[in-house]
Amino acid sequence: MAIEELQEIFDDKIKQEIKIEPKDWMPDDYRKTLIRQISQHAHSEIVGMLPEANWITRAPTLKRKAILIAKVQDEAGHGLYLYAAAETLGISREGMVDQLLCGRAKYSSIFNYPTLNWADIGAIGWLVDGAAIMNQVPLCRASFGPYSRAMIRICKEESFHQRQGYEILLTLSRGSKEQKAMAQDALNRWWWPSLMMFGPNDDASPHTVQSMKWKIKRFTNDELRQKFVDVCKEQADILGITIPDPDLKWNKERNHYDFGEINWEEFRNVIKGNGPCNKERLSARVSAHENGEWVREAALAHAKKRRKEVIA
Ligand code: BYC
Repeated sequence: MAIEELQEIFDDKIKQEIKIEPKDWMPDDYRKTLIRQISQHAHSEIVGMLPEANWITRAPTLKRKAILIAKVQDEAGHGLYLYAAAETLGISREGMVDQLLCGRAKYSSIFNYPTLNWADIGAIGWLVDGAAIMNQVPLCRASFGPYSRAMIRICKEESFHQRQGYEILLTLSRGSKEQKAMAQDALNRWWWPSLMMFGPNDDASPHTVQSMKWKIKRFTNDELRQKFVDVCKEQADILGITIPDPDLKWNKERNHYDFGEINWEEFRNVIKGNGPCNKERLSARVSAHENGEWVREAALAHAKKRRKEVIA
């Protein structure tokens, strides 16, 4: 079939909301964009385990510890679904992991900030998982089948994550004066980095226009960030804590909250590898990979043995 004809079939599927599947013809740039986004997303899930895992041994009760372990395990699962979805596009898992470990691949800026105390675990659940849900629910309708199906499952788990974080902060905010101050301090430190999770403003986002045409993205970075601010303001009021933004005001003409300017210099710096924890996160992943070598070897040897048994 001529390339024009293949392109026409692809365009028609996008128009009619028919999912593109791995064996379908697709434009090279569509494939590249998906590999880029899905692999970055998978890396984010894997690196995203680190700031929270740090608190598993220090969770204040057995119940909180069990919940946090389950949440961190969920993130590992999300990473694996996403690596599997990216593999269907022709990139190998080893290739993606190598890109992460050598520092070439991006992952979400948010995971380069430190978790200083227990309230940060609440703030991560509420804000980071909250931002993740805002961004990922529309991805359940992404045009690429394996990505959209992975996202449906991931979003179900993310909403439990968001609620557990909010509940930690609710408990702190109803506690002693010191506990309420911890909740406020965590919000102060996590608010602006959470807004950065949505990516650059639309006019500075090189990929949004094309990704919207391909129906990979359904909303722009700024649209999702605005929805997030609107939802969080109401939730912060319930907690009785204040969003650290003097410009946050209801705008009745726009029917949205106005909010202050994000520090894009900080965002660019974190992405470049100069955030507070970039080096620590990467070295934790590198040593986990090295220490896990015997597991990969054992799993491979076991798989070979099983294959021989089946053939025999
Ligand atoms: N951090 O043109 P743009 C989670 C990069 S949640 C680092 O707007 P796009 C989790 C972007 O990659 C977090 N880099 O790009 C939650 C691009 O770089 P390249 C992960 C960022 O792709 C709780 C450049 O800036 N979520 O996993 O159209 C616990 C230009 O940006 C960031 C996802 O990955 C950032 N914040 O839009 C555990 C969701 N923002 O590739 C885990 C899926 C932008 O040109 N991804 N960049 O070098 C997306 O929805 C989109 O990729 C984005 C960016 C909205 C993030």
